[in-house]
Amino acid sequence: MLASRDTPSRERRSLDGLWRFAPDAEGVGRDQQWWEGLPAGSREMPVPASYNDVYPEADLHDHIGDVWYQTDVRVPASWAGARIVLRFGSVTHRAVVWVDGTQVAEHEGGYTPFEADITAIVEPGSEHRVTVVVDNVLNWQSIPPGYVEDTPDGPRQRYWHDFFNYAGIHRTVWLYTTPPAHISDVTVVTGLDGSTGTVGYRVESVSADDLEVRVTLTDAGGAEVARATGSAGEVAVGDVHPWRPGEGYLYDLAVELWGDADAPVDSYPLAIGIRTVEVDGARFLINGEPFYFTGFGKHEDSALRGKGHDNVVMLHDFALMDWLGANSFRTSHYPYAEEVMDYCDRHGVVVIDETPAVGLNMGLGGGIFGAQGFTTFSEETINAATREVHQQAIRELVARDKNHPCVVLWSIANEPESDTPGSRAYFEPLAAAAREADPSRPIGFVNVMLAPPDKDVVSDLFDVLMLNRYYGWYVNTGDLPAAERALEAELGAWVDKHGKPIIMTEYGADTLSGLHGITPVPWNEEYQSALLEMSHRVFDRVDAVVGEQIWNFADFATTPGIMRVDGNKKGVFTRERRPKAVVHHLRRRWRGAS
Ligand code: GCB
Repeated sequence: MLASRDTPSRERRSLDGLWRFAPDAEGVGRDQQWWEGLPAGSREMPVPASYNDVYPEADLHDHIGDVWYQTDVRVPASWAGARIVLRFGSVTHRAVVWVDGTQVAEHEGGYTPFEADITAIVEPGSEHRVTVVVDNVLNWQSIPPGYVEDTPDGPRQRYWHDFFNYAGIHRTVWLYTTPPAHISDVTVVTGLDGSTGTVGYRVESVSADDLEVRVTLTDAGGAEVARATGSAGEVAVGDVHPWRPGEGYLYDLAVELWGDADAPVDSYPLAIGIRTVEVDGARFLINGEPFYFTGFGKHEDSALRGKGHDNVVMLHDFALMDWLGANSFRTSHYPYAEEVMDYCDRHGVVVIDETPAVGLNMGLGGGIFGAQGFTTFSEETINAATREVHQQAIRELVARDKNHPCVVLWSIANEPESDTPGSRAYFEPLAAAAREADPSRPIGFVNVMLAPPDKDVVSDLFDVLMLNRYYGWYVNTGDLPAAERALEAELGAWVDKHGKPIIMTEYGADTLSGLHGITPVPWNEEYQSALLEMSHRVFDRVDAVVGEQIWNFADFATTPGIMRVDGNKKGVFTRERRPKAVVHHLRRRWRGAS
């Protein structure tokens, strides 16, 4: 799916700002047709943001079910004759959208964009009402899954992942135009052959049978380097400047539809990076060279905003990662905002791009992260219908991010059950679907500690091993010598069994900022440093380890639990982005700082 852009043939208007807002605790809004007008007493809510932490009431923080957002927008009179589209960057977890009294869109999944062609409904020059009902319920057929338990005190949302179930309109809402005959999708796959780059492209368009597709490639200095006509083809770029980790060199692919006039009917600019990605034995190659991932698993999480996209937080986080020398991160545990992906393209930050499939594991946590006593994969729990939703989540992620050079690997799930026949049956078609959606990139899933090499039955379906391991924390707690031996032994067993590259996608220790001790003891800052240093010694001894991404970049909000102190504290920064002592070790290791 294309992002909305301003071009000579397209215009856009952001609908971000304060919308009218009404929680629907009784679930009556759909029957009472609240799209005709929210009940008296409705409040305001910023877009984009999670709604949970904006007001002080616990009821809204822990709300389960529908909330309603509404705003008015005047469609510019100058848009007469254009195709008019309403686009949401993400609404968590599902939405129905009305323009005035007409339902125009319905979308399942909280982290990918969706849009509606509203040309037939709106009149340029007039004001229209846009209403969104946002449902945050997680059920057995949602990704991520969950269920609502009826308790004597009312419903309670249960789920198996370790971050707070923030909800709302989390990303920018755009109203934009295209010409009636327009470019609807572009797919680019790049290659390198010595000093020559190749750009394979495919353009899809609507109502454009009589129009010619022209593509022009220009370099970062604006000089034209190649051009072609036709809806699919390949162009060569001599003396190519590849996109590299740490250096996000971008070309501009101008895609145009031409008729008889002396200007294009539609034009769409796509920033592209020319690079290759490949797995070769136990090596992960970018542009044919071995790449070692350094960085973090992150979250879209900050005070007040929750998971609402915020450019200040984004830029600050990237500045801190750069300060540490981190070259990569994983979009744990869901696709991040499109602004994040664009930033990574521009700055050469390497991304492992993950679907929202987290918490598909009823064996995890022993009751800590939620209710237990379920079978993960069964007719009544995670079933064929869930898999359809998961497959759609994979397709939507690839559709949105396929052209981003920063994305080098798809992660189709985090820590699912992967040691049972049911898990193999569940994942085989999903791995195939991911490969079909994008044959050009490696795929993987993130393996949980409960499924070591002698138990795991799905890793052979994937190209890399991504391992989350908590030696020294959840096991061998406080005993780093034992942890060091156990971690090295397990990595050796993975190497013997699969011979694939291993990326350590999580390891770390909860650490209370400001808690110090002469001896490293769990929860103090010295222990976090000692545990990470121990892990790094082991990684350095195992050739197949091609990456280290610490859990987590920053402390983040979770559900309450006896293992959580005002959230998960495994960040190397606090939630306010103040550093813990371990950052100095990281700067030395990743940046060579003294
Ligand atoms: C994990 C999960 C992550 C948790 C982390 C922890 O394995 O993937 O979502 O937050 O462990 O801190 O327990």
